[in-house]
Amino acid sequence: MNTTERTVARVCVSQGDRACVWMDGEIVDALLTGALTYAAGSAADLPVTGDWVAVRRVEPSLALIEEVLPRRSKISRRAAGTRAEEQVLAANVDLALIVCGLDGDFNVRRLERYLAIAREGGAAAAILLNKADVNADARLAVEEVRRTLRVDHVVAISAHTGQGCDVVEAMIGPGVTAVLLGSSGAGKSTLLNRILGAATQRTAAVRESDSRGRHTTTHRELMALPSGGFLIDTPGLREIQLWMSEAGVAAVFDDIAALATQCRFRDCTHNSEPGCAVRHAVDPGRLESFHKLRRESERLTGALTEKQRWRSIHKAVKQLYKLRGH
Ligand SMILES: Nc1nc2c(ncn2[C@@H]2O[C@H](COP(=O)(O)OP(=O)(O)OP(=O)(O)O)[C@@H](O)[C@H]2O)c(=O)[nH]1
Ligand SMILES: [Mg+2]
Ligand SMILES: [Zn+2]
Repeated sequence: MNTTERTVARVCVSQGDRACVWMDGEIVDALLTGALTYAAGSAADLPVTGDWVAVRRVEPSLALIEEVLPRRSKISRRAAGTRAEEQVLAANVDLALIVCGLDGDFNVRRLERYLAIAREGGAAAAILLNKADVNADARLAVEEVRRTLRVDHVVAISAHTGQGCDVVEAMIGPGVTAVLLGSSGAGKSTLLNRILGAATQRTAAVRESDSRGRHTTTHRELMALPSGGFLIDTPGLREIQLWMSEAGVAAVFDDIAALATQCRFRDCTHNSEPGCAVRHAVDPGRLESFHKLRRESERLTGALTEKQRWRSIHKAVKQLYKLRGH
């Protein structure tokens, strides 16, 4: 084996300065080179699950990651906390499988938010309403989601009984990469185990009182399916703040954008202006959520501008010191 040959691998799990990658048909431990870490402008530039990376095998079971190849798509959120940082949850994803339990977890507005981050990242999306075995009104829920979110791919499934799981499997054909997104306890890992045909991922019962999960999955992990597709399991997130421009929000709410062209005022905010074409035509919950997500993206733009301003001040000060010969 030529140990210096550079090849391409795919990241399964990434943790700080180390990762596990698929290369030459096996899973190999990998370390990030200092140069890669140094060159990264932010955490979002470092390898994440789903990334294609350029590697060199340095030992039979150890590789070095030298470069992250350009991402075809990505699922990002604003990192938890107050900093304006992007966190890439998964890269090179074709399909976001947004999972929601048909128990106390069911929440159309949360689905809308996940849908927004999937679309912004360039991935197609399907909504899986899981635990259909414990909800007699699953069909109604499917209709409600389809109508309010205007998504075609909404499926009632049961990871327990297998209902609808064949439809999901068919979506993840050879070469397709899908990611499971959704709250803790929605049943993401249970579904993955069913599709894999093996109890690979740990699962845990939800709290009875409110169907909340116990944050059982702790890593984002890419798994190869027997079908030749790939599926990424993710931990349920406590918050999913947007990493999205206002234009991105407008694109997600394209129904509102289309109606807005008929509002009397060009800068209509669809709140209380006369001659508004949106307010009476759009579901109030959807309009409210549009306003909320737009405000969130405005706050993000504000925070980023501020960050940029401080960066340029720091840069100017550094240059000044240089000029003075410090
Ligand atoms: N009744 C029913 N229970 C399910 C179904 N799918 C999953 N569950 C149960 O829901 C609980 C949570 O499932 P998990 O697969 O651990 O949920 P998760 O989305 O992976 O949660 P995190 O890893 O914490 O993000 C477990 O007790 C599962 O057995 C289903 O289709 N029907
Ligand atoms: Mg899980
Ligand atoms: Zn309007």
